[in-house]
Amino acid sequence: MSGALFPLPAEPREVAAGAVHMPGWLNLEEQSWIVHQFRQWAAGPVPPRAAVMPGGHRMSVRTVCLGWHWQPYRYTREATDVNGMRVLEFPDWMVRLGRRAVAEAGSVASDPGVYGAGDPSSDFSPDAALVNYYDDAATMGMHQDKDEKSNAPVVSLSIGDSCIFRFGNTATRTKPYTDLTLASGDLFVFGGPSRFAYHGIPKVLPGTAPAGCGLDHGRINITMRVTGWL
Ligand code: MD3
Ligand code: FE
Repeated sequence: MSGALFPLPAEPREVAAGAVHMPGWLNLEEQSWIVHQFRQWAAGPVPPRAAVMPGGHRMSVRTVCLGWHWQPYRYTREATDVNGMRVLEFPDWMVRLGRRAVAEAGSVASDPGVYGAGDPSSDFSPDAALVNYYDDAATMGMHQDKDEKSNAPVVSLSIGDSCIFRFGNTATRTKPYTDLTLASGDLFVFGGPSRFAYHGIPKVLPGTAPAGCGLDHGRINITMRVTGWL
């Protein structure tokens, strides 16, 4: 008798070695607080922008960065492809949140050392966040995240509309892959053998954002990374 009136998030699970999904990890208060931060990041100094790939294709997702600015295919301190301004600092609260995420995901993983042998509550030190905004029509093609010089895990947080997340393999951008729904409040940690898997977002599901998450429409995804750059 659970589910109809008060849908409960699914249980945490390891989708593939090192890929841990924790549905509903952020409560609505935390989600709306983060959306409030997002509105401040979006106000500048570097506004969210749709990156233009070297082939000329413009991404449909708009991204604002913290700590380091990502542009295809490198990290810089200044957003030389937007307005030349230095990006905002990586916030301390997000370092602490990322450490808690890696520690909790590691406790779900079948190999407790999959994110490194040390203490995840202090060893994970993300220095860059990419904050992606998806409108109803935005998608992200299958890709690997390999502009980082570190193999530390990537921590992903989703807020707003749900989406279809396509989690593939490390060898090709095509099958085999698994399609999962990522909903508001979900945490996903990708490390170990999953760190360099191809992945993408084929579809946002408009109108699925829960009341109180801070977004009426659209989707925000935050990925915290260790760039390994100085
Ligand atoms: C699997 N973002 O910013 S998050 C990206 O929802 C990115 O905006 C998507 O892919 C988004 O690069 C997907 C899930 C994700 C993030 C990083 C990964 C999956 C990953 C890194 C390695 C493997
Ligand atoms: Fe990615």
